[in-house]
Amino acid sequence: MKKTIVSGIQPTGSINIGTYLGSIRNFVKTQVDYQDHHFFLFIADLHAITVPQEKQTLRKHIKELAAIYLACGLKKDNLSLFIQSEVKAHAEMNYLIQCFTYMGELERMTQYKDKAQKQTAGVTSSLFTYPALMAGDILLYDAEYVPVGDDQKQHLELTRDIATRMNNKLGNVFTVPKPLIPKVGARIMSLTDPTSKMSKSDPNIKSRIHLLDEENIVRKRIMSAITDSEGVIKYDRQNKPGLSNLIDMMSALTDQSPEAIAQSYQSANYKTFKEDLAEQVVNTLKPIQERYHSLINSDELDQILDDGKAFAEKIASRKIDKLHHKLGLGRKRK
Ligand code: ATP
Ligand code: LTN
Repeated sequence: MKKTIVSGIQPTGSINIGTYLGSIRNFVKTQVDYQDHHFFLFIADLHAITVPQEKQTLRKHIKELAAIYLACGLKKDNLSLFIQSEVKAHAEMNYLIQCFTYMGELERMTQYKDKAQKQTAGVTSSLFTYPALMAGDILLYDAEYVPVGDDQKQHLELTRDIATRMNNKLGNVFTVPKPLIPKVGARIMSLTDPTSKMSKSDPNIKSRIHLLDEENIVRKRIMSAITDSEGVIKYDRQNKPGLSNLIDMMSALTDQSPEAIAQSYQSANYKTFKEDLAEQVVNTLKPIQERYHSLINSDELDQILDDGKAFAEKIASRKIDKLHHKLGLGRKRK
């Protein structure tokens, strides 16, 4: 078996430019940089239901995300694209991993603390054990690399700790994975509150730009993004978080450093800079949207998901069998 890369995104809403720049774009780059690896990429629908979801909306977002991955430029070669819940081993693995995960470790997870605070209808135990499900996703396929945004670093560290612990106890059962976090764009902030991450599930729709948003919406959102009243273009995340976030977006889109961008707009006003940024975003989204529309209702997309499921199932079920054997579950093989 080739070395592997694993990642996933939750279908909790329409994909925004933050997830694109911090994650999907990095998947595309990773696929090019590591052509000798096999990439297991999935739609993390089991993760999505750790908080309440409406059935029809979830279905729509699952299929949408599958088409978005491909529309953003991922190639079918060396890729298994699948829906997490369709490969039953993920749910099974979650339980096995939980048997090696400590309460104290889960209690320290900052994403859990943030999300639990936002849940008015009650916090589920699955929201608490979510990092064990995620560790299982990764370890099932012996991932060498896991491309993610900056906010997932802590979950990756926990995955590494669990893998090492299980390797020590059971003999070498897992590859210990390494995160791949992009240098720019790893944390794009909300357009309406630059102190919080741009997120799919933010109730304020003006806080983000969706990859499928129409041109006039994109321009409107950028023009009304929060900046400051100083009127000077400078990259200073501490004192000018709104403007610096827009510079980060421009930087990620154009592969120039944030400092170089600030320098070239030194004598411009915010309006000019925002208009240029909007143009850049619109041009980036146009080809993605075209490919998306040709894929979303195609048989090709279903075929890719079927093939991805079949191959992922084969690899994952082998790992589950191996773990059962190592743990002494069931009967001894003859
Ligand atoms: P939710 O709002 O449902 O928690 P989310 O918008 O935070 O979702 P995830 O599905 O948790 O998105 O993240 C998918 C991937 O995209 C992860 O690797 C994450 O690190 C990355 N990502 C998400 N939002 C951003 C962002 N604003 N900037 C950079 N990367 C991001
Ligand atoms: N928890 C991640 C999504 C996710 C994931 C994974 C990422 C679930 N399983 C495995 C990488 C590898 C998130 O919320 N962004």
